[in-house]
Amino acid sequence: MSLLFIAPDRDLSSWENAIHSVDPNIEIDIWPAIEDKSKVQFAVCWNHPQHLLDSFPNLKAVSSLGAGADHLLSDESLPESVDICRVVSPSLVQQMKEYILAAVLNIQRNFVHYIRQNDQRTWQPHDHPSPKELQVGVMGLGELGKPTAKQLAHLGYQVSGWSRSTKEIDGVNTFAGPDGLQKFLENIHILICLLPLTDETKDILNLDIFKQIHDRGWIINAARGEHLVDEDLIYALDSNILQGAWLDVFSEEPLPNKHAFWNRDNVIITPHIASITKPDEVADQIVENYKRALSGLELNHKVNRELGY
Ligand code: NDP
Ligand code: OXD
Repeated sequence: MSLLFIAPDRDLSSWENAIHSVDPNIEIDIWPAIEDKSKVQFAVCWNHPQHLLDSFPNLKAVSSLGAGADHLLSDESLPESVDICRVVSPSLVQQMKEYILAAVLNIQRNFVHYIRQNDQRTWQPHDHPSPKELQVGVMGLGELGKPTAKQLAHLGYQVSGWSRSTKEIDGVNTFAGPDGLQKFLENIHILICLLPLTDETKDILNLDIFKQIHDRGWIINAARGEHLVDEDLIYALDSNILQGAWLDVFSEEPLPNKHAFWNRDNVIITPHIASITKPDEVADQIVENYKRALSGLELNHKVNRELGY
């Protein structure tokens, strides 16, 4: 039996080492060099080629190499019998909290403008709101969204959160489901997306939503590019409906050279680095799930195929 890694364009040697430092006896295959397809019982994937996973006759489970599992769920060839799991780790949470806080502070304290002003040698102070004057809304209150919302509330921002099921979070005004969306959006100055990509959440960052938040607000998207309707964002920025956008994820990555988001003062682009899975920090949970899959036990951090996350 073997554990297979499929992650095109990535150097997987650090993953192989991390798995072997947890258990040196695990046989590892790295796609496309596979000795015997029938030996593969567990796969760890990131952006795997579609219609590949159904060619392993004894595959029991697949883990995402990251927190999101949308790339696995969108593969219609993945047999129903194969369970899906993902990684969840304190490091992913910490990195996401840092990323969102950095973005919120940069927006609140106008650093986004000062950095541009440097290029023009412009000495021009701008007023800035205090945290308690700023309404920040977090879409998605899961492993990443909930601690992010709590941190912002702890720092004095007015925080609201939106999820599928009802939540109670200290210091955070929570809303749930489609019925709670409109109320949640009211008066938000900075809208943060930390939702999984599902049929319900695709294209959720659209013009209708932008019009419902505070005039000239900001959006921060660190979830998936497909949450955002690109042309609606450009329109909202050019019509002054939004003041700016801070984006870490894109429908096409790397963001193509000629994409309209580049070279705009009001769009901050980072190359999908908000929260990066580090092999040493998740190798033990991947090994644990590998062993669980072999023994027919329920996987940890299992993805609900029906809900899509
Ligand atoms: P979780 O599955 O832990 O949380 C998802 C949250 O979204 C839950 O609160 C869930 O509600 C809510 N949700 C799901 N569907 C809906 C819906 N239709 N309406 C309202 N709320 C909904 O995910 P994580 O927090 O671990 O990760 C979120 C996403 O962040 C990942 O899927 C990935 O795409 C992205 N990500 C990006 C990274 C980056 O570097 N840019 C790094 C890591 C992750 P409920 O609580 O009720 O279930
Ligand atoms: C993830 C990501 O889902 O990096 O882990 O986007």
